[in-house]
Amino acid sequence: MTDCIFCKIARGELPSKKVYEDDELLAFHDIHPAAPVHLLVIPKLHVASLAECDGRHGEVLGKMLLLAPKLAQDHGLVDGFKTVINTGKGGGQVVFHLHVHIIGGANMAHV
Ligand code: DGP
Repeated sequence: MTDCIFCKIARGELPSKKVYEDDELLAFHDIHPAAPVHLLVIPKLHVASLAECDGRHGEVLGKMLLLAPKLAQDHGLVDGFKTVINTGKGGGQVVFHLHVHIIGGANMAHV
């Protein structure tokens, strides 16, 4: 998707504070952090949301989720962290490129 913000970040056309990258995934700091640590994990290939995923996306979804505790540990979230996937307008999704939020470092009960 040429005009997708997260595709542009994945292609290096827009800057981001990158914390992880491999062939399939990219993780970077959220521009509007909701807590002291707020990271986003995205697949490099465009998928609009979790609702657009099917069996072909199982492996990359697994990789995204398995990366979360590693990044949380790397960022000092020893007591735990929150993972969020907003899906669709009704789910609060604003950027329509699949992403997992990793949030922590504060009281997470109401974030
Ligand atoms: P969501 O509501 O799940 O679609 O959240 C999208 C998140 O993406 C939101 O927390 C802010 C973040 N975000 C939006 N634009 C940018 C950007 O250009 N760079 C970075 N790093 N984060 C962004």
